Formats: sequence, structure tokens, C-alpha cells
Amino acid sequence: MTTTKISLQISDMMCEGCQSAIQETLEWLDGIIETHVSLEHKSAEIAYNPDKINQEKISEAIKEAGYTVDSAKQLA
Ligand SMILES: [Cu+2]
Repeated sequence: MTTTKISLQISDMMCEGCQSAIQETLEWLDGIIETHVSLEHKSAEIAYNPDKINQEKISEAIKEAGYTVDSAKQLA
């Protein structure tokens, strides 16, 4: 299985409530392997299976949860 790793910048993550809401949103998505949301860095590192999900779908889910993805970069 291939894994893609990305880092998303989410600048409207303001508190621990936002952090866990984003974490839970990501964990519920099919194809997500691992996710680490950092309030300090206002970022989410996500490892996912590219056969099941992609960066756009992940960003969309975060938007639906009420947050904004400012930028994304591929990690590996
Ligand atoms: Cu908050």
C-alpha cells in the first residue's frame, strides 16, 4: 500500500476545541492512515492512502467542519 503524506496549514484553528474537531473530522475519513493536528503550529500532518482519498477531499472535509485550509504541501 502506498502512503502519501501532506501538511495542511489551518490558520483559523484557535483552541483545543478546534484542534480536536479537526482531528476527529480527519480520523472519520476513509483512507486516512494517520493524522496529527498541532494547535501550536496551526497545522495538520496527514498520512493517507492515495487510492482511497486525495488532498482535495481532505481539504473539503475540513471546510465542511468549519475551518479553512490556507496551504498544503506534500511531505513524502
Ligand atoms: Cu476553537
